[in-house]
Amino acid sequence: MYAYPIGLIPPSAIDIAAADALSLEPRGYTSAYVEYSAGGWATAPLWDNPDAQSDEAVYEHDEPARPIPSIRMLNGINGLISSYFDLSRLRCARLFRASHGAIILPHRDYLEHKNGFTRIHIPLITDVVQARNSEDDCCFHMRRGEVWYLDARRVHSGGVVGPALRVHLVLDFSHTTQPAEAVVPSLEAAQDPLMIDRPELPPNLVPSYQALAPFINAAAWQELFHILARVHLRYNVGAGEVYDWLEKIAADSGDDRAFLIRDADRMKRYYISEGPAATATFDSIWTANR
Ligand code: YCP
Ligand code: CO
Repeated sequence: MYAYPIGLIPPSAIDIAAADALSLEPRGYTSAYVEYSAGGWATAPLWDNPDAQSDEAVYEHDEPARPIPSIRMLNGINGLISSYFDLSRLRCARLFRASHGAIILPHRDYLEHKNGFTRIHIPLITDVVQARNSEDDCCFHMRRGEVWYLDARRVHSGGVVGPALRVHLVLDFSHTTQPAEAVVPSLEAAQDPLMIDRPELPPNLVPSYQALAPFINAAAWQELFHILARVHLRYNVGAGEVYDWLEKIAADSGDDRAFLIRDADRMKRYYISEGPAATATFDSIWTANR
C-alpha cells in the first residue's frame, strides 16, 4: 500500500476541531464533485488561495492557502492546521464528510491537474467499524487523529458502510512537498495502520447483478454503479473492479444497450484514466438528445 500514517494529533486538538466541523453541518458544504459521490458524500471548503474566484472545485496555484472568510472564527480547525502543518506549503484545506452508507466512488485524483498535490487526511469524526478507505486491493481504517498521507494517484475510494458519520480534514500541499515535510517535526509518531481484513467476495454476488442486466436501462445505471462501487469496501476485491463489472453488465443490458456500452467505457476514462476535464459527464451525454 502507498498510503501510510505519518503521525498523530493529540485528542484534545481533535476534539475542538471536530466540534467546529459539526458547526458547519449542513450549510458549509457544497455540491462540488457530485459526479464522484454516492449517497451523502460532500465537501466543505476551509482554506484556499487568497486570490481564488469562488469556485468550489480545487485548482492548482502557488499561493499559501488562507482561511476563507466564512470559517475565520473556527479556532479549533484553524488552530489545528496552524499548529501541526507547514503553512507555506499548504494550498487548500477542506472537510470530506460521509454518512448513511455514502462513499466517494473509486477514482484516481489529479488527472485534471498538471502536477497535483501531496494529500493528507486527518479523521476528526469517525467509526472504527463502519469508516473505511481503499487503495487498489487494500482496505484500511484511518483512526481519529491520525495524520495520513494518501497516494491519490492510485485507484481509491472511502466512506462508511453503515449510518455512522465520518468527517475528515483534508489538506493539499504543493506537489513538491514530501509527506514528512507537510507536518511539524515535533508531531507524535503514528501507530501501525489498521488494515481491514475483508471476507471473500461471495461467488454469487456479481453474477446476481449480471443476471439483472437485461432489465437495466440508462435510468437505473447510476444507482447500479453506486451499489456495485460499495462492494469492495465489504468484500475482498480491488477498488477498480466495479468498472469491469459494469462493462460486462452493459454488454448484456436491455433497451439502452448501445448507450450503456459506451458509458461503461466513458466511466473508465472519467474516473481512472483521463479525468473529468477530458471526459463528458454521464448526465451531459444522457440528456444530449432529450
Ligand atoms: C479532489 N477529486 O481531487 C476531488 C475530491 C474526488 C475527486 C473528490 O479534490
Ligand atoms: Co480521491
